[in-house]
Amino acid sequence: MKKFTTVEEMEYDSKRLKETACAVCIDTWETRAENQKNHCKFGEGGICCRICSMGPCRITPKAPKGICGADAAAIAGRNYLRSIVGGAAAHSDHGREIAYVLATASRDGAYQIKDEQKCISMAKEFDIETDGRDIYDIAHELGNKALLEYGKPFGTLTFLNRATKERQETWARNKIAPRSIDRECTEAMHMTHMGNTADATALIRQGLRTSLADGWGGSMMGTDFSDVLFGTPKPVNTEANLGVLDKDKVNIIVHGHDPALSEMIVLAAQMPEYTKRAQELGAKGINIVGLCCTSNEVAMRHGIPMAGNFLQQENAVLTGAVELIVADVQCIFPALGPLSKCFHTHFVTTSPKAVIPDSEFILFEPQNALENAKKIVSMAVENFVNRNNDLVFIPERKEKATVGYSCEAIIEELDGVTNSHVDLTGTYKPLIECLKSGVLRGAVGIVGCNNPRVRPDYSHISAMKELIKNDILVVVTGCSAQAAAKAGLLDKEARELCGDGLKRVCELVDIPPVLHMGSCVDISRIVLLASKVAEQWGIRIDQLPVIGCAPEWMSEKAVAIANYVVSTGLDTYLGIEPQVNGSDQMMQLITEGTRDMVGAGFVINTDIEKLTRAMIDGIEAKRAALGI
Ligand code: SF4
Ligand code: MSK
Repeated sequence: MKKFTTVEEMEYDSKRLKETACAVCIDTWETRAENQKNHCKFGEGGICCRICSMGPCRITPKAPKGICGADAAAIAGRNYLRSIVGGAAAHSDHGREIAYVLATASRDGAYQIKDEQKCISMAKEFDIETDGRDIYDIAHELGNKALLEYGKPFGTLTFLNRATKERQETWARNKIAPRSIDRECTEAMHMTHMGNTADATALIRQGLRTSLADGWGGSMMGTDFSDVLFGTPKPVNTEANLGVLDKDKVNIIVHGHDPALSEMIVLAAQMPEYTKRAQELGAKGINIVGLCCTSNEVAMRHGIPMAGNFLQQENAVLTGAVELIVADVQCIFPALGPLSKCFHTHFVTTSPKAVIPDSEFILFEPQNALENAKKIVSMAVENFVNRNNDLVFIPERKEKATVGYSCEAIIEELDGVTNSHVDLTGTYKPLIECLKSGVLRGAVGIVGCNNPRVRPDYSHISAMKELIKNDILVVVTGCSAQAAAKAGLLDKEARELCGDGLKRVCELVDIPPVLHMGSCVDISRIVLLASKVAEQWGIRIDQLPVIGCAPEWMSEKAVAIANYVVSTGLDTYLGIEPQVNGSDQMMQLITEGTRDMVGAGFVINTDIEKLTRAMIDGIEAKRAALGI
């Protein structure tokens, strides 16, 4: 039986790297989290308002209202909506950047069209003429039309047509169908300005609408246009954990989210002149690895190894073996600035949206993409000679992983096992049959970050192991995907941890029991998968034995995601409490109130064993309601 990496072993490696941190006199998230403990109760409960300068106002039993009269529900509701806006804006702006790249892609430029078929089928969704036209003309019109989705004055988002008819009607009936992406973000900010909405239900409603603008708008564009430009992911083998760093090579880490940067760095690093130069300087070559969601992007398209997830970013630099870490946007610790200064590591930032002290800023734009990528790779190579070998310690642990199960890839894998007497080509019917028969009890999308509030990675890994043991298929994205990868759960050998039913399905289809579907924006793949399954099954999406889970989430993006997953009709299980518990009304609305509108809500429990039990029970309850 395979020996899977345990959380204890990961913690052991982390502890060893903290010794290096001590040696170079730098703090890490562990020490800073310790310094921050006993978090402010008003902040935790969402009942501190600093929306106007009459405040800040804090709600207590003695002072149940702010100076303007806003109560706990109004204050917590406004804060909550603002976090959804923060998340939706970040994801959607990522999608916008990719749409710009698409609108300027060219046959002889740095960015080209890799998936022509997807480009054409998306163009048709936008009513773009495709017959007899050059693919780049189609792509440019598609990019331009997509950019208009951010600010179109009338109608609703085009991608809503991808949802089931029932969902579209639900969204229309509840007046939460998003109009344009920027409009929903702006309107939410307007609503939460001093002296506007104080009704918690209205705030929640706008939260659902804004989150849908992300999940069925900006994020979906980020996913699909990345596929068009860089290729739709197919299963590919890779490795994960810090052991993927190579002490004999020039190590470059790509960090952040936008594949427009990482794709160019990968391309530049493959140019023979840089390998030659690395060898002249005594290295055996160049080793590119990924961190956070960028890691998912390059792993699923190129098999680039995954160094780790969010809370592993400092550990990667602490190995002392990283010549350069380059980042674009989101989830980048400012701590990397001073930390990299303790080593020879270049810390390069590239986006005006993520300017970080103590980094070297190199503006990265479509028109200078390859040129600047080459510059960055060259900086890394020339830096190899500056490595202080006394500080180098790379933990050896790594695991094999198969990544890149896009919806298209899942369908292709299912087609491979379809009974030839029945034409099920291009459908999820085999999956539906497995769910109906009970061979598979259900499916859970486990997503999101890690968070020092809980034992990092433990919640992800323990929940996944328990679910697959209970014949529940798990799909993963974001930092959850890397937690799974580090623990060996994306390896096909993880089938031995499954219940008999799931094991049989995985063997038949030749897949691991935990399927890697991509980065944070790729949760759009999960909602599309669930929608198609519901449609082909002929039931409502909220009836499916399918749920979402974010056991260790931390970012505003996660709040937006959780809300669009709920709005899509999937119950979402959270291992970290949203910051609204200072208002009973808000807690009731996010756990129960949304069920009246969209048929789903949050289930919250900070005890991962109890949360996992609740997920299994939730899936079984859905099955019972369907009579299966
Ligand atoms: Fe206080 Fe109202 Fe101003 Fe908020 S908006 S700070 S509750 S006065
Ligand atoms: S990177 S949002 S820590 S999943 Fe997408 Fe990871 Fe969460 Fe960032």
